[in-house]
Amino acid sequence: MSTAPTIDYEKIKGVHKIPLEELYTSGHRTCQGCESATTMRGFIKVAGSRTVVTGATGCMYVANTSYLTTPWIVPWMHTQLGAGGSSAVGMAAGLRALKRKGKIKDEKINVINFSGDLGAGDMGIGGISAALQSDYDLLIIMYDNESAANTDIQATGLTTYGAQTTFTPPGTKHPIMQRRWKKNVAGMLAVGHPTCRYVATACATFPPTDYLNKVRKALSIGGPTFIHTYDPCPKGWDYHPRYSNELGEFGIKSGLYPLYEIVEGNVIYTWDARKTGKGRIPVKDFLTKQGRFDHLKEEHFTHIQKMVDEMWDEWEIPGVAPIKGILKARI
Ligand SMILES: Cc1ncc(C[n+]2csc(CCOP(=O)(O)OP(=O)(O)O)c2C)c(N)n1
Ligand code: SF4
Repeated sequence: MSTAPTIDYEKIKGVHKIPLEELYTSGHRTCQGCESATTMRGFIKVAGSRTVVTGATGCMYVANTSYLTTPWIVPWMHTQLGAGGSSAVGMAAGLRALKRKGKIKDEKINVINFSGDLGAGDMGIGGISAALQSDYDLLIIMYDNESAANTDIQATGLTTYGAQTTFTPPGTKHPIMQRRWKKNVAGMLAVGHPTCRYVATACATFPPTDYLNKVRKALSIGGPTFIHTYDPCPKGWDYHPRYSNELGEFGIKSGLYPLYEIVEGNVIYTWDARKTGKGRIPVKDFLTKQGRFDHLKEEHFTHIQKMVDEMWDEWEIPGVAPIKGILKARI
């Protein structure tokens, strides 16, 4: 099990308590309104400066490392597309060895990898599985903009059903080319790695501070941990950049993107429409705000709504695993 001392991070209670210090700052070239950039900025703000970061190839690498510029104030390493898990293990192992040999002070240093939905959820899932089976203190954040955004919006295993991408253009014979249901990476990893003590889903800005506190919780629980974030992408989803935060909120409120954390085997919903008076908003209200769904017809909205209703009514973790009851995994 983990040998590093645990840091008891203080919970952030309210937006005015968010740390002011910026460790992901100017010098990047992400699109205006890029929610993935907000995800980066948020995790490093709350993790603090005693953190090393590894990032897999994707928008968050390419747009963040134009020649001789970088927004990262902390040590940061680029790793291959799909190598997020193994790079995090390598960093954590290196730090452990340096501490054991007395070459650096024995203090907690956070190791965080970020990889996109293609890099983490498709190509790199094997390495992330291996990392979650390790005994190192590391956190993997899969930032999910629902496409291979960096290479011009190709569909991935996490693209929402029905979306237009450069791999899934609608045509007259097949109005819907993206016919796979979104891959349930967080649930798959939680169910498959019972000794992993913390797995969560999050959205950078909704509900306020929820994502930031999940990062803090993962780091203070320690061991290998995993967070999946839903990141609206103005370029790939085709909407005005000013609506990124609102779209994230609509995605959660429609029930398409369930928010939960699994702490030592217990599922906790962190935004549950079943507990609000209004319930879930119609999925159509979320989809019609994005150009990538412009080709959908009423029957398609009806189908997607039916799938989402089923996922909340029939499955224990929405859209994750058809299991009723609480997961009982324990370390
Ligand atoms: C092995 C390999 N195949 C293909 C590429 C080309 N490539 C660079 S970034 C990228 C897309 C990455 O998508 P994702 O992980 O979802 O991150 P995003 O670009 O959306 O931020 C691709 C296909 C590569 N760098 N390496
Ligand atoms: S394409 Fe999307 S993910 Fe990439 S920098 Fe632009 S908004 Fe961000």
